[in-house]
Amino acid sequence: MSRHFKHERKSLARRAGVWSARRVVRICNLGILAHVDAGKTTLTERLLFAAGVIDEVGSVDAGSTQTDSLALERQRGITIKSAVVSFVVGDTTVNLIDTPGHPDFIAEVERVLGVLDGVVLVVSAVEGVQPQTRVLMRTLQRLGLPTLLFVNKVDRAGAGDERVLRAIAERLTPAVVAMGSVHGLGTRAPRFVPYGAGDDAFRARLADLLADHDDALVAAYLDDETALPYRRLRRELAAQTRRALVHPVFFGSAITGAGVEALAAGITELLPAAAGDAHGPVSGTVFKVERGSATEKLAYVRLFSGTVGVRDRLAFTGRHGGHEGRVTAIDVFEHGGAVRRPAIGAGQIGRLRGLAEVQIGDTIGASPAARVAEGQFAPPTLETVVVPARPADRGLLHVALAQLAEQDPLINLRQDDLRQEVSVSLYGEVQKEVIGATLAGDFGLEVGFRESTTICIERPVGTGASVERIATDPNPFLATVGLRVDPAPAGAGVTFRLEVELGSMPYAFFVAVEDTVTETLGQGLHGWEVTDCVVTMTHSGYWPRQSHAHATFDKSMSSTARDFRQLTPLVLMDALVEAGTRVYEPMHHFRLELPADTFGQVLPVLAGLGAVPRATAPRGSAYLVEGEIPAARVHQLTQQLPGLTRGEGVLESAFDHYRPVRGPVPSRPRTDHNPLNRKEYLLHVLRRVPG
Ligand SMILES: Nc1nc2c(ncn2[C@@H]2O[C@H](COP(=O)(O)OP(=O)(O)OP(=O)(O)O)[C@@H](O)[C@H]2O)c(=O)[nH]1
Ligand SMILES: [Mg+2]
Repeated sequence: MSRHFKHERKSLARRAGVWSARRVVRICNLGILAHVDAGKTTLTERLLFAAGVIDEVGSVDAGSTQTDSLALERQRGITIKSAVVSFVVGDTTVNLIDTPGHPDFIAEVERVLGVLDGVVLVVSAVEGVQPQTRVLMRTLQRLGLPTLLFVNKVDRAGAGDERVLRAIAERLTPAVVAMGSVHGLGTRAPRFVPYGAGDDAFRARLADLLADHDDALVAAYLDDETALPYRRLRRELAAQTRRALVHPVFFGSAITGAGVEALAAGITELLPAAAGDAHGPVSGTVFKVERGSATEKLAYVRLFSGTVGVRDRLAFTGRHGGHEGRVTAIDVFEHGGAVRRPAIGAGQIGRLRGLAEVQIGDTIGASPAARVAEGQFAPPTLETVVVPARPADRGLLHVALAQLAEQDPLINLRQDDLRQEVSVSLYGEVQKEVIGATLAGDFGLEVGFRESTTICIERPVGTGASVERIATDPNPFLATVGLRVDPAPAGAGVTFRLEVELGSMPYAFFVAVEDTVTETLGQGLHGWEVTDCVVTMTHSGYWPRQSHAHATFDKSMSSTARDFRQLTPLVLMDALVEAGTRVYEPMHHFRLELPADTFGQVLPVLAGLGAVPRATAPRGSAYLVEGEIPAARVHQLTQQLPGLTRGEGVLESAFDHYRPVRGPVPSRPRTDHNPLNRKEYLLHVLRRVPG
């Protein structure tokens, strides 16, 4: 790097406010996560108010909060898209990302996970630990994300403190400690009183909890319990929270503001700050894409390393390949609004303009240092055909849906050219309504939806292998490809391996085979995606570009990547036919609370829907039923429940696993990329080729 360039980088980093000899600014990129309606958006509002960013606390129900800013969010009082706001506590700038809790919008949460330094997981003091809370906590633990818990709504009648803390310890993680106590639980004026150095019981609980992961602490503790200074315990609590080993629990009310200042102090004391070298190579992740206008894209980026300035050319890569673009403007989030900046540096979140080809989930910069959190949650299990009210709008519909899919790739457009239909993947019926309303509001498109159908998967049953050799009938391609398919454990996904020497062929041919294998597995023997298998390349062969015999280049005698792309699906489908596949349907785990006297009526309905109750337990005058139910039937149960339970039944469900389909095996309409058809086509062609 030239000295001049180095100097320029340094001053850019200075302008970005991330590098200064005197002032070190801590940044914490914080996610607020919870089950739907736990109070994330209201808590966000309260934190902004406590930090002096807003003068009045907005309300979700009046549609006046900072983060629920979309018209649809305000109408419905529910968060649909994640939103960024920023505030300062002490020496820390907190970039807070408010996320949606409804399981239909889990993709929004997934995109955000990879850019966070810490999380506040909100639990309602009334409803307690809910299914989505468990799904989220499991994921946070898997990713090792430092997490504080906030038990919200302590002002509401029926709120619990000890009860909820016990439920958290039993159902989320035992490594928790309450950071204070609630006075006036269930009243309009509750107070959260943090424990301090003088609380012996708290000190003992802290020492107990922290000693699990710190031998030095155990030794000191065993020596003399009273010898452990409180400050040492607090320091160790922060250290272990930052390593996601323990989870401090705060209590409060986002509506009254109780406990919110203690939580804000906890965020700076206990959660880690963003780390990263502003002078290093540029590396970042795009976690949200918005459209400023029809033509302009706004990319929300978290930088892990390096500095990005206005007019920089950036390289970004994702599932759509690699692209480049020039940054035309940068906004950062500050005091409740967005502010123009000449640059952002490592650790910061910025909104970049000018990257026309950028898509959500893209990695910025050449360095692979950015953390990517993909595939943390189950993929959508439903799909539906979108039908324009006016047939003439078909073209516009496709453009509009493609734009939505840029912001949420899990919408996963599927175009069926044969039937001239387009379908989208879904998490649930609410997402369907939101897509409908967005198409109407943003594109002036009236659409209808067909009834949702389940997205199944296929897994190979046994092992299958096939090989086609070069210049050997009936293989018409200048390529040798041998593939073997073996089943892999559930959840393993697809692995591609080589049993041939990497040097046996030009690398590009291997890439062509691997890419085509991935694409071909998109539609198995029954039309569903094939997963949980290992595909091994057992044979390879090609004819080099320059024929030795003729010493001249003869195109018809030289293998190309195209030969491998065309041959691979035929070989793979042959191997798959030999292996055989079984179709699996998605199953939800459900938790149903209902009046005890309606239990007898509900049970046969559950059976009729293919649900399997696993555990039932009385709960006061109510009954609690847990079990599994096909994802395809959840909606029906939701609709029938009010009638069966006088409107008192509460159903919660979340995807759990795949189960072999019982009864007739559903197959999915094939699209034009279908290799089975290609094979038929090929045979058809071969029959006409003489010799
Ligand atoms: N009594 C009481 N009500 C609360 C409290 N916090 C939130 N609420 C109410 O609970 C409802 C949901 O609050 P939100 O802030 O929208 O919850 P959310 O978690 O952001 O919801 P989603 O983003 O849709 O998942 C609203 O009616 C709030 O007014 C609280 O501490 N006490
Ligand atoms: Mg919300």
